[in-house]
Amino acid sequence: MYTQSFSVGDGQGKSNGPKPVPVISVDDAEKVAAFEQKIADDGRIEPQDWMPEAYRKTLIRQISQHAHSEIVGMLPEGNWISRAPSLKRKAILIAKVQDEGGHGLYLYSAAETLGVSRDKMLDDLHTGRAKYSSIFNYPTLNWADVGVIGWLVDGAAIMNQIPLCRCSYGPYARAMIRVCKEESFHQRQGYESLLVMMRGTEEQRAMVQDAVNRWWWKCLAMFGPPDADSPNSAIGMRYGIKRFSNDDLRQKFVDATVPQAEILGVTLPDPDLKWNEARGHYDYGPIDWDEFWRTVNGDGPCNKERLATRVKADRDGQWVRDAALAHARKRAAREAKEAA
Ligand code: BYC
Repeated sequence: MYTQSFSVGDGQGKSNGPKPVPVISVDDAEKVAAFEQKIADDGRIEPQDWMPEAYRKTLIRQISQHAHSEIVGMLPEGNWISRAPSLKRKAILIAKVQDEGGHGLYLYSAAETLGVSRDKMLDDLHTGRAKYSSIFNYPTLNWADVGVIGWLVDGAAIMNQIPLCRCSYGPYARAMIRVCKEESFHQRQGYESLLVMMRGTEEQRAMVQDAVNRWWWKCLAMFGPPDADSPNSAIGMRYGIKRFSNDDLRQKFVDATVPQAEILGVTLPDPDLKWNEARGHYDYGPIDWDEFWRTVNGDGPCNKERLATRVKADRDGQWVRDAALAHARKRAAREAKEAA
C-alpha cells in the first residue's frame, strides 16, 4: 500500500464538521511536482511511484469496470458455444471467449497494483455496486449476433482501447497492448463470419441485418455519455488516462464503420447517417440516452440474468480456490520443513 500524504481519501471528511484542508508539506509538494512533470512529459507512472489519491481512485474505478466488462462480456457469446454452426466456428468462439476471460485477469491484476483486492472488486460486481459495460445487458438472439458482436462491439472496444495503450499508468497501458492485439483478431473473425453469411442464403442475410439493427445504437452508446454529460472525463484527460473524449471516439467509430457496412452489404439503421463534407465526418442521429441509463442502472433486458450467472459461477468455483489455497499452504509448509 502507498502512503498518500496528499490524500483526501474516503475516510476523511466523514465527521459533521468542515473537511480538513490537506496540508502540503515541502516533501509532498516535491512529490506532486514530480508526478505532474511525469504526466506532462508523457511518462509512465508505476505502482511504486507516488500518486495523488484522485488519480489512484480514477484508475481503480475505470480498470475494475473494464475488468468486469471483460468477464461479463464472456456471457452473451458463451451462450452460443454449444450452438455454433460448425466445428471451425465453435473453436474460434471458444478461443475468443477464453481471451475475454484472460483480459479480465490482466485488468484485475493491473487494478490490484493500485492497492485494491480482487475480492473487493468481485464483491462490488456481484452485489451490483460496480458498473460494467452496458452492451452486455442485451440478449444474443441468433447466430449472426455473435458475428455482429465481433464486428461492432469488439470494433468499438478497439477504438476505445487503442488510446489506452498510451495511458499514463504503466500496468494498465501494458495490459492494453496485449488486449488490443487479441481484440483486433476478435473483430476480424466477426466481420469474416458476417461476410460468409452475407454470401449465403436470403435467410442468412436477413439474420445479419436483424442483428445489425439491434446492436448498432447500443454500440454507439458504449462510448459513454456525451462529453457535456461525462463527469469523469475532465480528470481522466488531465491525468493522461483518457486520450480522446467519448464523443470523439464515437465519431471515429462511425467514420470507420460506415465503409465496412457498405462492403458487407448491410444498412446501418439510422436515417440521419450521411457524410458531412464540411465536417469531414459522418453525421448520425440521436442516441436514446434514457435507455442507456436505464440499462447502466440495472434495468436493461439481461442485467439480472448476467449478474446471477456471474454470482453462480463464483460460488461454483469456490471449491477450486479453496483447494488451490490449501495446496499452496501444504507446499509452503513442506518447503519450510525441508529448509529447516
Ligand atoms: N456502460 O464520466 P463518464 C469490451 C458510466 S469491454 C456502463 O464518461 P468515463 C469487450 C461511467 O462508468 C468494454 N457504464 O465515465 C469485452 C460513469 O459511471 P461512474 C469496456 C458506462 O470513465 C468482452 C458514468 O457512466 N471498456 O469492449 O470517463 C467482449 C459517466 O461516464 C458506460 C472499457 O471499460 C457504458 N458503456 O468514461 C467484447 C474501456 N459508459 O463510474 C468486448 C475503459 C459510461 O462515475 N473505460 N459509463 O459511476 C473507458 O474508456 C471509460 O471508462 C468509458 C467511460 C469510456 C467507458
